Amino acid sequence: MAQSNLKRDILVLNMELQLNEIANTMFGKELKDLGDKELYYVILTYTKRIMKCSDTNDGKKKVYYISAEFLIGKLLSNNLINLGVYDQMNSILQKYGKNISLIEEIEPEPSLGNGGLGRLAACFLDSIATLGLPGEGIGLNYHFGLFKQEFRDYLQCAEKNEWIEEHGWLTKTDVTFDVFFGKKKVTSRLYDIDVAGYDSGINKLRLFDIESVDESLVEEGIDFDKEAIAKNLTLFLYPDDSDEAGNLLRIYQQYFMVSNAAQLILREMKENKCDLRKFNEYAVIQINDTHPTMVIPELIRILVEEKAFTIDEAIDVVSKTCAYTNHTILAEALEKWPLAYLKKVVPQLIPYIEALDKKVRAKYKDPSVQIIDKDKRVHMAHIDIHYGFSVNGVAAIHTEILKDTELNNFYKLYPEKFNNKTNGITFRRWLLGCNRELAAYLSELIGDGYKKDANNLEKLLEYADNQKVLDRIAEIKANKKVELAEYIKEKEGVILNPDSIFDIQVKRLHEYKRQQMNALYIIHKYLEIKSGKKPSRPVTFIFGAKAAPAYVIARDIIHLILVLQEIINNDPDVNKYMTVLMVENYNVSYAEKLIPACDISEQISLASKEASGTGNMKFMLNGAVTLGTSDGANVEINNLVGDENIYIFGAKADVVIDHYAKADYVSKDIYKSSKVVKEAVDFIVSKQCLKIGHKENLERLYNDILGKDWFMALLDLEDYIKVKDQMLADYENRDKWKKMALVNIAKAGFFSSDRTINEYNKDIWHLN
Ligand code: 26Q
Repeated sequence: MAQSNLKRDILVLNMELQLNEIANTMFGKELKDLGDKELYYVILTYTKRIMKCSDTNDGKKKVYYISAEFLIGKLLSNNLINLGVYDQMNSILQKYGKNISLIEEIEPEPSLGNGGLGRLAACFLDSIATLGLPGEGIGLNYHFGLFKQEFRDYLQCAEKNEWIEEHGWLTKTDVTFDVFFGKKKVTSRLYDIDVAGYDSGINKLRLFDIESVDESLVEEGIDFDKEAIAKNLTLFLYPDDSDEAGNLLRIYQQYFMVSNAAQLILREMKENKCDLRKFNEYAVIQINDTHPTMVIPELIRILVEEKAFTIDEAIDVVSKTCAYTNHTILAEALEKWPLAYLKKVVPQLIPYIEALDKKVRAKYKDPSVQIIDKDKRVHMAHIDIHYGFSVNGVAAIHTEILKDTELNNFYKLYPEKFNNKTNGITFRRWLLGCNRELAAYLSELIGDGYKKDANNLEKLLEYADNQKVLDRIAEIKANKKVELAEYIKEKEGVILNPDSIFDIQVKRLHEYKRQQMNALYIIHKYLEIKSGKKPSRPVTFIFGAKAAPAYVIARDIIHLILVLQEIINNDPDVNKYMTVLMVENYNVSYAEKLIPACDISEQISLASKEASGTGNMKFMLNGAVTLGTSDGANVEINNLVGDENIYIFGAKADVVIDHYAKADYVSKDIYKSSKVVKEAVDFIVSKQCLKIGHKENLERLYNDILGKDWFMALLDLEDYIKVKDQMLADYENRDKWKKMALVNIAKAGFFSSDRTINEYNKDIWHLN
């Protein structure tokens, strides 16, 4: 839907005048006299103004995407691109001698998510808006979001991450609701962020805050009084659930989120005079993992207590409205809240949760599908599956594993509910925004069509043997590597060699993602170089990852990588051939700089454990080649590009699942039988490492790998070394590599989140 809105057109036509006028009102200055920070506020104000008079994407039925995380990243450039005014803005700024990339740097990044699930929600909003669908995101307005990561003494420290300023993307609304935790009442306030579709209308992200929030509660780092609910509820996104107070707080947050969501939806229905008996004809609620699951009993409760529904009527209509997305098969990540905790926080929901449980028990005897288990824990996913109409996984292999193993007992009950929706990414941010040079070159070659219909990228295949095209794409990659090296020199004080191979693993830190296996490869390479075996070209190993503060082994892995960085980068025998860098405070903005500069995309999770991954898609789209296991969306990347354009290694999912079933994996056996593995693992507690690092952390990690290695890093290490070495050798066959890069870009169209959202709409949401 192209916009033909007069007021908006005038604003755009008079951009320079408008900017000057805003500069005058805000700062009493002319545009040319503004500093970068002032300029940022002026452009922000102008952009919000355009969005305010753009059309909104409306319709009879709306999707409410409820999520505890929306990892939206910085919005300025993204909005300018989607509104179609980036180039015009850029030339005006240039005229005044200003640099748009410096202005971009000023925007604080909202870190309202941990990783994949939160970033997916943000990509989905972009695609919902771009496709002109009626829908909105509903979540929480965390004041500090996820912590800011700092490294001190080779250890991760957590600091608070401020992002809310007086002038920003948030718009304070006059919508407030009462939310009850038992008899305790708090008041919420709604803040909106406009989401601009690409060449389309506007949707909204609706973030709820608590009126009585008190930022001064935060003491050292990210410590605060966890009991003071009315003051702390929206301060942080909690990445871990290590203690009772933290767990309770998460339940408070979740209920606060869904109570507000339910009230907002009902308020809209009332405004539109909708018949609540036909709730599902006006609304579909997508439950993003189990964090918003309480919306089901909460809606049922409201319909029964305030709208004169019988419980069966309420259950019926709510079940036709709610759909659930599963993002993990990791048992420890599936939420099971003790009934006692729920009783403490939301006693009013207990009779409804018990009623839902009772109905299930009456129908099914199998204990594995019950909602409240024998230990009185409430399985949130089970509520979603019994009382929602759709259950989807996020990549083909993930959905198959859910159906065949993890949720097999449910699949047997409700085969019609299960469906797959392979994840996607928005190409506006992950190509047009982060790699303008590549995007412009693609437009030159194949036209602009790919920006709205990503399948058009396949047209690039016509150039697969065109030397000029291959060279130009490689040249763009080389430019991005130089730009990244400059940024990193400034930011981290580390010098990178842009002629080296950039091997990048960026994602949350988790044992199943196996950053420790990558670290063991690095040790292996280091030892090889020390023994005289020099690689033909230097390699730069880059990591970026935050570990949940209470996740001890994850923090130990960061420690190991930082220790390796210190040893290797300062060893004159070695640092000509390899460099290691763990960037500080990896976030969306950092990803936008790293991904375009990557040669080797590390996607090395233990097969069956990474539901999908979305970083893999971003790297591919920017011409990196994947080094990965047969896991998550890697499998689909492999099918698309063919075996000759990807490097796959390691045990397959069925073998891994079998090891877990038989409990027959013993990491020490591999350690004992492989010299290469033993040498790498032993280095963790070598004199060299202990001289720099901490005994406690390094020994704990070493013992964990030898005594447990729950995610089987040693199982795949030898194959990983072999395939990675092959990859490094193949990089020297420059033409072969350049062609692989081109094929990866050309085949990335399938991973546009526009495709994913179209599928959600066609199969689940049915928006008009
Ligand atoms: C739960 C309870 C208590 C505390 C924290 C949590 C919690 C928080 C965040 C559990 C899970 C998450 C986030 C999960 C996540 O990001 N999953 C990723 O989702 C992506 C989008 O579908 C997939 O691509 C990734 O494979 C998956 O790991």
